[in-house]
Amino acid sequence: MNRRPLNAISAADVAQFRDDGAICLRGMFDQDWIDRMLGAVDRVMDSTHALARPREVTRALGGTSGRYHINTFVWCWDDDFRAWCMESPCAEIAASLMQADSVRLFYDQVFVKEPLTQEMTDWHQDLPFWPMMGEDILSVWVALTPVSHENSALEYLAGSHRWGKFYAASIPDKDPNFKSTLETCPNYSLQRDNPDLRFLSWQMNAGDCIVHHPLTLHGSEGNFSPTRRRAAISTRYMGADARWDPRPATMRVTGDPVVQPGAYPDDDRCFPLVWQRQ
Ligand SMILES: O=C(O)CCC(=O)C(=O)O
Repeated sequence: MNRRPLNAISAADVAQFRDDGAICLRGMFDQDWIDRMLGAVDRVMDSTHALARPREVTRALGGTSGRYHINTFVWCWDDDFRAWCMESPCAEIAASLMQADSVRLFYDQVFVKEPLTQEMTDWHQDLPFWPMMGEDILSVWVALTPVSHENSALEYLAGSHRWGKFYAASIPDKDPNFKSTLETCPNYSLQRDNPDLRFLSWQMNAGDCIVHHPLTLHGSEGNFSPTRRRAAISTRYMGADARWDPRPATMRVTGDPVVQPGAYPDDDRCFPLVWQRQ
């Protein structure tokens, strides 16, 4: 299993990430990682571990086919996910794009859409949902299966992390605990003809990844393929300017970190240091 990214990240990649708020990096993870994590995903999807935090979106929304499964903070109880967060190239990829000297893990999240899953991931930003603030936070969304428009490729709005928008959190299973008075995020899929919007989306192979800023608008349609599942792990990392901000209607962090509001999240138990510049 490769510890370092299989391909170099260039200055042009860093600039593109800064400008667009999302970038697709090809072929960064070897097949051993993909096989290991596909096995781990299958195992955790039906786990009844006390720390498992499954969201069964299809069931919650009354869907009748497929399965949209989400699980978070899996690294806290599964050794393969722990290795993924700590030892895979994810942390170095995050460091390169944030140009950080050190990187802490925020959390990991599994997204599986089985064939014929109708449920979309509504357009959203990540930060409104998180008890965190700052510019140096990002997600590394790694495809564990091939991904195409048919089986729920992610879509992004280029540059939307700089629009000054902070929309209400949107949870795929419509969990009422995240209701807020913030502006509701529109369904940007209905604005494809708007010449002011630049949509980004990529066909991906297993081992490719997308890295996105926490304010970049993104979402995905359902998986309309009758045969091809779409499985991915999105791992979130933080650099120097991340600040703990436990606002109302934000996600609980497994382990309940001890950090002063407004402080850098240096609780090693919940937010381990996973990468440091040599
Ligand atoms: O995989 C998806 O459909 C959603 C992923 C996502 O929203 C994220 O990684 O922040």
